[in-house]
Amino acid sequence: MTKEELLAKVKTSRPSVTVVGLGGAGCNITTWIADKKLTGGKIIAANTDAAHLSTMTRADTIMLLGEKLCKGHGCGGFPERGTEAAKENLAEIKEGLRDTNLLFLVAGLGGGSGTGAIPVFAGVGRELGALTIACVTIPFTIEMARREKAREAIRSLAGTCDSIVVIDNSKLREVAGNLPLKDALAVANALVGAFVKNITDTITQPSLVNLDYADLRAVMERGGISSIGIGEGDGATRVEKAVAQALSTPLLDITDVSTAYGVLIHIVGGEDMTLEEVAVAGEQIMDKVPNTKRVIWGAKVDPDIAGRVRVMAVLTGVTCPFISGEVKQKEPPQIPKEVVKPLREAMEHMVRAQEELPRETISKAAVFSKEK
Ligand SMILES: Nc1nc2c(ncn2[C@@H]2O[C@H](COP(=O)(O)OP(=O)(O)OP(=O)(O)O)[C@@H](O)[C@H]2O)c(=O)[nH]1
Ligand SMILES: [Mg+2]
Repeated sequence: MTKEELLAKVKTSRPSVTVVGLGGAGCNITTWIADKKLTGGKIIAANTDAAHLSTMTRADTIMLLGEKLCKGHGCGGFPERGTEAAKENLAEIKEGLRDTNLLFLVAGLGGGSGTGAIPVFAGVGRELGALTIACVTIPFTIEMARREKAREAIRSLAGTCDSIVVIDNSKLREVAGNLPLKDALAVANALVGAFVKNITDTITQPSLVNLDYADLRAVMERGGISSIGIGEGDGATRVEKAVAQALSTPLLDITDVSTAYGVLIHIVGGEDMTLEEVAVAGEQIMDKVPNTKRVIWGAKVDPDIAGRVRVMAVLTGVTCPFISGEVKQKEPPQIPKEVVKPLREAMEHMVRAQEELPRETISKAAVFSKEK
Protein backbone atom coordinates (compact mmCIF):
# COMPACT_ATOMS: atom_id res chain seq x y z
CA MET A 1 0.00 0.00 0.00
CA THR A 2 1.36 3.44 -0.86
CA LYS A 3 1.46 6.23 1.69
CA GLU A 4 -1.31 8.05 -0.22
CA GLU A 5 -3.51 4.96 -0.13
CA LEU A 6 -2.84 4.56 3.55
CA LEU A 7 -3.75 8.19 4.24
CA ALA A 8 -6.97 7.79 2.25
CA LYS A 9 -7.75 4.70 4.32
CA VAL A 10 -7.18 6.56 7.58
CA LYS A 11 -9.57 9.24 6.40
CA THR A 12 -12.39 6.85 5.52
CA SER A 13 -11.93 4.69 8.62
CA ARG A 14 -12.25 7.68 10.95
CA PRO A 15 -15.39 7.40 13.06
CA SER A 16 -18.15 9.78 12.23
CA VAL A 17 -18.95 11.68 15.44
CA THR A 18 -22.16 13.60 16.08
CA VAL A 19 -22.75 15.65 19.23
CA VAL A 20 -26.35 16.63 19.93
CA GLY A 21 -27.32 19.28 22.48
CA LEU A 22 -30.91 18.88 23.69
CA GLY A 23 -33.03 21.48 25.50
CA GLY A 24 -31.70 24.68 27.05
CA ALA A 25 -28.86 23.22 29.12
CA GLY A 26 -27.86 20.75 26.37
CA CYS A 27 -27.64 23.55 23.80
CA ASN A 28 -25.64 25.74 26.21
CA ILE A 29 -23.12 22.92 26.60
CA THR A 30 -22.81 22.22 22.88
CA THR A 31 -22.45 25.97 22.25
CA TRP A 32 -19.47 25.88 24.63
CA ILE A 33 -18.04 23.03 22.51
CA ALA A 34 -18.76 24.87 19.23
CA ASP A 35 -16.97 27.97 20.51
CA LYS A 36 -13.93 25.85 21.35
CA LYS A 37 -14.06 24.34 17.82
CA LEU A 38 -14.80 20.65 17.50
CA THR A 39 -12.53 19.51 14.72
CA GLY A 40 -13.49 15.87 14.42
CA GLY A 41 -17.28 15.92 14.55
CA LYS A 42 -20.46 17.83 13.82
CA ILE A 43 -22.80 19.48 16.30
CA ILE A 44 -26.59 19.50 16.20
CA ALA A 45 -28.52 21.73 18.59
CA ALA A 46 -32.15 20.70 19.14
CA ASN A 47 -34.71 22.46 21.29
CA THR A 48 -38.40 23.33 21.32
CA ASP A 49 -37.51 26.90 22.32
CA ALA A 50 -37.06 29.01 19.17
CA ALA A 51 -35.79 32.08 21.01
CA HIS A 52 -33.03 30.17 22.77
CA LEU A 53 -32.04 28.48 19.51
CA SER A 54 -31.92 31.69 17.55
CA THR A 55 -30.13 33.91 20.03
CA MET A 56 -28.04 31.73 22.38
CA THR A 57 -27.09 28.70 20.36
CA ARG A 58 -24.21 27.99 18.00
CA ALA A 59 -24.00 24.66 16.12
CA ASP A 60 -23.52 23.18 12.64
CA THR A 61 -27.21 22.31 12.48
CA ILE A 62 -30.08 23.87 14.40
CA MET A 63 -33.24 21.82 14.85
CA LEU A 64 -36.49 23.32 16.15
CA LEU A 65 -38.34 20.40 17.70
CA GLY A 66 -42.13 20.06 17.78
CA GLU A 67 -43.00 23.22 15.94
CA LYS A 68 -46.67 22.20 15.67
CA LEU A 69 -46.99 21.10 19.30
CA CYS A 70 -44.91 23.73 21.10
CA LYS A 71 -45.03 26.60 18.61
CA GLY A 72 -41.46 27.49 19.45
CA HIS A 73 -42.20 28.14 23.12
CA GLY A 74 -40.51 25.29 24.99
CA CYS A 75 -42.12 22.47 26.99
CA GLY A 76 -42.62 24.19 30.35
CA GLY A 77 -40.95 21.35 32.24
CA PHE A 78 -43.08 18.50 30.86
CA PRO A 79 -40.92 15.67 29.48
CA GLU A 80 -43.92 13.99 27.78
CA ARG A 81 -44.24 17.09 25.61
CA GLY A 82 -40.53 16.92 24.83
CA THR A 83 -40.93 13.34 23.65
CA GLU A 84 -43.95 14.18 21.46
CA ALA A 85 -42.12 17.21 20.08
CA ALA A 86 -39.08 15.14 19.08
CA LYS A 87 -41.29 12.53 17.44
CA GLU A 88 -42.66 15.26 15.20
CA ASN A 89 -39.13 15.64 13.79
CA LEU A 90 -38.27 11.94 13.57
CA ALA A 91 -37.46 11.99 9.84
CA GLU A 92 -35.20 15.02 10.28
CA ILE A 93 -33.47 13.40 13.26
CA LYS A 94 -32.80 10.21 11.29
CA GLU A 95 -31.40 12.26 8.44
CA GLY A 96 -29.22 14.33 10.80
CA LEU A 97 -27.75 11.24 12.47
CA ARG A 98 -27.21 9.27 9.25
CA ASP A 99 -23.80 7.49 9.10
CA THR A 100 -22.99 8.42 12.71
CA ASN A 101 -21.07 5.78 14.59
CA LEU A 102 -20.27 7.71 17.75
CA LEU A 103 -23.18 9.69 19.15
CA PHE A 104 -23.05 12.00 22.17
CA LEU A 105 -26.42 13.15 23.52
CA VAL A 106 -26.05 16.08 25.89
CA ALA A 107 -28.82 17.42 28.15
CA GLY A 108 -29.53 18.91 31.56
CA LEU A 109 -32.16 16.51 32.88
CA GLY A 110 -35.17 17.77 34.81
CA GLY A 111 -36.87 20.05 32.28
CA GLY A 112 -39.21 19.15 29.42
CA SER A 113 -37.35 19.42 26.12
CA GLY A 114 -34.01 17.76 26.88
CA THR A 115 -35.41 15.10 29.21
CA GLY A 116 -38.23 14.22 26.83
CA ALA A 117 -36.28 14.31 23.57
CA ILE A 118 -33.20 12.39 24.67
CA PRO A 119 -34.82 8.91 24.53
CA VAL A 120 -36.08 9.60 20.99
CA PHE A 121 -32.56 10.48 19.79
CA ALA A 122 -31.12 7.51 21.71
CA GLY A 123 -33.59 5.19 19.96
CA VAL A 124 -32.40 6.43 16.56
CA GLY A 125 -28.77 5.99 17.64
CA ARG A 126 -29.49 2.45 18.67
CA GLU A 127 -31.20 1.66 15.35
CA LEU A 128 -28.09 2.93 13.57
CA GLY A 129 -25.85 0.74 15.72
CA ALA A 130 -23.92 3.84 16.84
CA LEU A 131 -22.03 3.83 20.12
CA THR A 132 -24.46 6.06 22.01
CA ILE A 133 -23.23 8.00 25.04
CA ALA A 134 -25.63 10.20 26.99
CA CYS A 135 -23.94 13.03 28.94
CA VAL A 136 -26.40 14.45 31.41
CA THR A 137 -26.61 16.55 34.53
CA ILE A 138 -29.04 15.95 37.37
CA PRO A 139 -30.62 19.02 38.93
CA PHE A 140 -29.68 20.60 42.25
CA THR A 141 -31.09 19.02 45.41
CA ILE A 142 -33.34 22.01 45.80
CA GLU A 143 -35.08 21.19 42.50
CA MET A 144 -36.78 18.22 44.20
CA ALA A 145 -39.46 17.31 41.64
CA ARG A 146 -37.03 17.83 38.79
CA ARG A 147 -34.54 15.45 40.39
CA GLU A 148 -37.21 12.78 40.49
CA LYS A 149 -37.88 13.26 36.77
CA ALA A 150 -34.17 13.05 36.08
CA ARG A 151 -33.91 9.78 37.98
CA GLU A 152 -36.72 8.27 35.92
CA ALA A 153 -35.14 9.50 32.71
CA ILE A 154 -31.76 7.96 33.56
CA ARG A 155 -33.35 4.62 34.37
CA SER A 156 -35.17 4.54 31.07
CA LEU A 157 -32.09 5.66 29.12
CA ALA A 158 -30.20 2.70 30.54
CA GLY A 159 -32.09 0.50 28.06
CA THR A 160 -31.15 2.48 24.95
CA CYS A 161 -27.78 4.12 25.58
CA ASP A 162 -24.45 2.34 25.89
CA SER A 163 -23.22 4.62 28.65
CA ILE A 164 -24.81 7.42 30.61
CA VAL A 165 -22.24 9.82 31.97
CA VAL A 166 -23.90 11.61 34.87
CA ILE A 167 -22.87 14.77 36.65
CA ASP A 168 -24.82 15.76 39.74
CA ASN A 169 -25.15 19.54 39.88
CA SER A 170 -25.36 19.37 43.69
CA LYS A 171 -22.16 17.40 43.91
CA LEU A 172 -20.52 19.91 41.65
CA ARG A 173 -21.40 22.70 44.04
CA GLU A 174 -20.05 20.67 46.89
CA VAL A 175 -16.68 20.12 45.28
CA ALA A 176 -16.37 23.39 43.39
CA GLY A 177 -16.77 25.41 46.54
CA ASN A 178 -18.99 28.35 47.13
CA LEU A 179 -19.33 29.55 43.56
CA PRO A 180 -22.39 31.58 42.70
CA LEU A 181 -24.94 29.41 40.95
CA LYS A 182 -24.40 31.00 37.57
CA ASP A 183 -20.71 30.15 37.72
CA ALA A 184 -21.43 26.65 39.00
CA LEU A 185 -23.61 26.04 35.95
CA ALA A 186 -20.94 27.41 33.67
CA VAL A 187 -18.44 25.03 35.27
CA ALA A 188 -20.85 22.14 34.64
CA ASN A 189 -21.13 23.23 31.01
CA ALA A 190 -17.35 23.40 30.67
CA LEU A 191 -16.90 19.98 32.29
CA VAL A 192 -19.40 18.13 30.16
CA GLY A 193 -18.17 20.05 27.12
CA ALA A 194 -14.53 19.19 27.84
CA PHE A 195 -15.41 15.53 28.28
CA VAL A 196 -17.09 15.33 24.86
CA LYS A 197 -14.42 17.41 23.15
CA ASN A 198 -11.50 15.52 24.71
CA ILE A 199 -12.81 12.16 23.59
CA THR A 200 -13.71 13.36 20.11
CA ASP A 201 -10.35 15.06 19.63
CA THR A 202 -8.39 12.08 20.90
CA ILE A 203 -10.05 9.57 18.63
CA THR A 204 -10.14 11.76 15.54
CA GLN A 205 -6.87 13.73 15.79
CA PRO A 206 -3.33 12.47 16.19
CA SER A 207 -2.18 12.76 19.82
CA LEU A 208 0.61 11.63 22.09
CA VAL A 209 -1.17 8.44 23.09
CA ASN A 210 -3.97 7.65 20.72
CA LEU A 211 -7.33 6.33 21.73
CA ASP A 212 -9.21 4.82 18.86
CA TYR A 213 -12.86 4.08 18.30
CA ALA A 214 -12.45 0.37 19.08
CA ASP A 215 -10.81 1.21 22.44
CA LEU A 216 -13.59 3.57 23.31
CA ARG A 217 -16.20 1.04 22.30
CA ALA A 218 -14.58 -1.60 24.51
CA VAL A 219 -15.02 0.57 27.60
CA MET A 220 -18.24 2.48 26.90
CA GLU A 221 -20.34 -0.19 25.15
CA ARG A 222 -23.00 -1.35 27.59
CA GLY A 223 -21.10 0.63 30.24
CA GLY A 224 -24.25 1.68 32.12
CA ILE A 225 -24.00 4.55 34.60
CA SER A 226 -20.68 6.36 34.45
CA SER A 227 -19.12 9.03 36.60
CA ILE A 228 -16.43 11.62 35.85
CA GLY A 229 -13.64 12.90 38.07
CA ILE A 230 -11.16 15.67 37.35
CA GLY A 231 -7.76 16.38 38.83
CA GLU A 232 -4.88 18.70 38.23
CA GLY A 233 -1.35 18.73 39.59
CA ASP A 234 2.02 20.43 39.37
CA GLY A 235 5.50 19.83 40.72
CA ALA A 236 7.40 16.56 40.91
CA THR A 237 4.37 14.45 41.85
CA ARG A 238 1.93 16.20 39.53
CA VAL A 239 0.62 13.02 37.90
CA GLU A 240 0.12 11.27 41.23
CA LYS A 241 -1.76 14.28 42.61
CA ALA A 242 -3.94 14.66 39.55
CA VAL A 243 -4.89 10.97 39.42
CA ALA A 244 -5.64 10.80 43.14
CA GLN A 245 -7.91 13.84 42.88
CA ALA A 246 -9.71 12.58 39.81
CA LEU A 247 -10.52 9.25 41.43
CA SER A 248 -11.41 10.55 44.87
CA THR A 249 -13.96 13.18 43.84
CA PRO A 250 -16.35 11.75 41.27
CA LEU A 251 -19.05 14.22 40.26
CA LEU A 252 -21.76 11.72 41.04
CA ASP A 253 -22.02 9.95 44.37
CA ILE A 254 -21.17 6.33 43.67
CA THR A 255 -21.14 3.35 45.95
CA ASP A 256 -17.57 2.22 45.42
CA VAL A 257 -14.96 3.53 42.98
CA SER A 258 -12.97 0.32 43.13
CA THR A 259 -15.79 -1.72 41.58
CA ALA A 260 -15.95 0.26 38.32
CA TYR A 261 -16.24 -1.98 35.30
CA GLY A 262 -14.21 0.17 32.97
CA VAL A 263 -11.99 3.22 33.25
CA LEU A 264 -11.16 5.80 30.63
CA ILE A 265 -8.35 8.18 31.42
CA HIS A 266 -7.55 11.30 29.49
CA ILE A 267 -4.36 13.17 30.33
CA VAL A 268 -3.42 16.62 29.10
CA GLY A 269 -0.02 18.05 29.87
CA GLY A 270 2.39 20.72 28.68
CA GLU A 271 5.19 20.02 26.23
CA ASP A 272 7.33 18.89 29.17
CA MET A 273 5.06 15.91 29.92
CA THR A 274 6.87 12.62 29.35
CA LEU A 275 5.56 9.26 28.20
CA GLU A 276 6.97 7.82 31.42
CA GLU A 277 4.63 10.06 33.42
CA VAL A 278 1.69 9.01 31.32
CA ALA A 279 2.53 5.36 31.93
CA VAL A 280 2.80 5.96 35.68
CA ALA A 281 -0.68 7.48 35.66
CA GLY A 282 -2.01 4.32 34.01
CA GLU A 283 -0.38 2.09 36.65
CA GLN A 284 -1.68 4.20 39.50
CA ILE A 285 -5.18 3.93 38.23
CA MET A 286 -4.93 0.16 37.95
CA ASP A 287 -3.92 0.11 41.64
CA LYS A 288 -6.87 2.23 42.71
CA VAL A 289 -9.50 0.43 40.66
CA PRO A 290 -8.37 -3.17 41.10
CA ASN A 291 -11.52 -4.89 39.88
CA THR A 292 -11.80 -3.06 36.62
CA LYS A 293 -11.99 -5.18 33.51
CA ARG A 294 -10.92 -2.54 31.04
CA VAL A 295 -8.70 0.51 31.21
CA ILE A 296 -7.99 2.76 28.27
CA TRP A 297 -6.16 6.03 28.17
CA GLY A 298 -5.26 8.81 25.83
CA ALA A 299 -2.87 11.71 26.26
CA LYS A 300 -2.58 15.06 24.59
CA VAL A 301 -0.04 17.85 24.71
CA ASP A 302 -1.35 21.35 25.25
CA PRO A 303 1.40 23.99 25.16
CA ASP A 304 -0.81 26.34 27.20
CA ILE A 305 -0.53 24.32 30.40
CA ALA A 306 3.23 23.99 30.73
CA GLY A 307 4.36 22.51 34.04
CA ARG A 308 1.00 21.01 34.91
CA VAL A 309 -1.03 17.94 34.05
CA ARG A 310 -4.77 17.60 33.99
CA VAL A 311 -6.48 14.23 34.29
CA MET A 312 -10.05 13.32 33.50
CA ALA A 313 -11.17 9.87 34.65
CA VAL A 314 -14.41 8.27 33.50
CA LEU A 315 -15.55 5.30 35.56
CA THR A 316 -18.13 3.13 33.82
CA GLY A 317 -20.49 0.52 35.22
CA VAL A 318 -20.75 2.12 38.66
CA THR A 319 -23.70 2.02 41.00
CA CYS A 320 -25.17 5.23 42.27
CA PRO A 321 -27.43 5.06 45.34
CA PHE A 322 -29.55 7.98 44.15
CA ILE A 323 -30.32 6.40 40.78
CA SER A 324 -30.89 2.90 42.09
CA GLY A 325 -33.17 4.35 44.78
CA GLU A 326 -31.20 2.94 47.71
CA VAL A 327 -31.17 6.29 49.42
CA LYS A 328 -34.00 8.69 49.79
CA GLN A 329 -33.28 12.21 48.69
CA LYS A 330 -31.69 14.27 51.37
CA GLU A 331 -33.62 17.27 52.56
CA PRO A 332 -32.40 20.48 51.00
CA PRO A 333 -30.84 22.31 54.03
CA GLN A 334 -27.28 21.52 53.06
CA ILE A 335 -27.69 23.83 50.08
CA PRO A 336 -26.65 27.31 51.15
CA LYS A 337 -29.52 29.70 51.65
CA GLU A 338 -28.26 32.19 49.12
CA VAL A 339 -28.73 29.59 46.39
CA VAL A 340 -32.26 28.59 47.27
CA LYS A 341 -34.05 31.83 46.54
CA PRO A 342 -32.46 33.11 43.38
CA LEU A 343 -32.14 29.67 41.78
CA ARG A 344 -34.66 30.11 39.01
CA GLU A 345 -33.67 33.75 38.45
CA ALA A 346 -30.02 32.92 38.19
CA MET A 347 -30.70 30.13 35.72
CA GLU A 348 -32.69 32.44 33.55
CA HIS A 349 -29.96 35.00 33.76
CA MET A 350 -27.43 32.32 32.91
CA VAL A 351 -29.36 31.43 29.80
CA ARG A 352 -29.60 35.06 28.76
CA ALA A 353 -26.01 36.01 29.40
CA GLN A 354 -23.86 32.99 28.86
CA GLU A 355 -20.63 34.86 28.91
CA GLU A 356 -17.47 32.83 29.22
CA LEU A 357 -15.98 32.47 32.70
CA PRO A 358 -12.49 33.78 33.16
CA ARG A 359 -10.04 30.92 32.68
CA GLU A 360 -8.71 31.06 36.25
CA THR A 361 -12.16 30.61 37.71
CA ILE A 362 -12.73 27.43 35.77
CA SER A 363 -9.39 25.90 36.50
CA LYS A 364 -9.62 26.77 40.18
CA ALA A 365 -13.00 25.15 40.40
CA ALA A 366 -11.80 22.16 38.47
CA VAL A 367 -9.03 21.44 40.93
CA PHE A 368 -10.98 19.40 43.38
CA SER A 369 -9.33 18.03 46.43
CA LYS A 370 -10.53 16.37 49.58
CA GLU A 371 -7.39 17.45 51.38
CA LYS A 372 -7.83 20.19 53.91
N1 LIG B 1 -25.19 22.49 33.25
C1 LIG B 1 -26.23 23.28 33.07
N2 LIG B 1 -27.39 22.96 33.61
C2 LIG B 1 -28.45 23.77 33.42
C3 LIG B 1 -28.36 24.97 32.66
N3 LIG B 1 -29.59 25.54 32.64
C4 LIG B 1 -30.39 24.72 33.33
N4 LIG B 1 -29.72 23.65 33.81
C5 LIG B 1 -30.20 22.45 34.51
O1 LIG B 1 -30.92 21.66 33.54
C6 LIG B 1 -32.25 21.39 33.96
C7 LIG B 1 -33.15 21.45 32.74
O2 LIG B 1 -33.27 22.78 32.29
P1 LIG B 1 -33.40 23.19 30.77
O3 LIG B 1 -32.33 22.54 29.96
O4 LIG B 1 -33.48 24.65 30.73
O5 LIG B 1 -34.79 22.52 30.37
P2 LIG B 1 -35.28 22.15 28.89
O6 LIG B 1 -34.76 20.82 28.53
O7 LIG B 1 -34.98 23.27 27.97
O8 LIG B 1 -36.85 21.97 29.11
P3 LIG B 1 -38.06 23.03 28.94
O9 LIG B 1 -37.48 24.41 29.09
O10 LIG B 1 -39.01 22.62 30.02
O11 LIG B 1 -38.61 22.81 27.58
C8 LIG B 1 -32.52 22.41 35.06
O12 LIG B 1 -33.38 21.88 35.99
C9 LIG B 1 -31.16 22.67 35.65
O13 LIG B 1 -30.86 21.73 36.66
C10 LIG B 1 -27.09 25.29 32.09
O14 LIG B 1 -26.89 26.28 31.40
N5 LIG B 1 -26.08 24.41 32.33
MG1 LIG C 1 -35.98 25.16 27.75
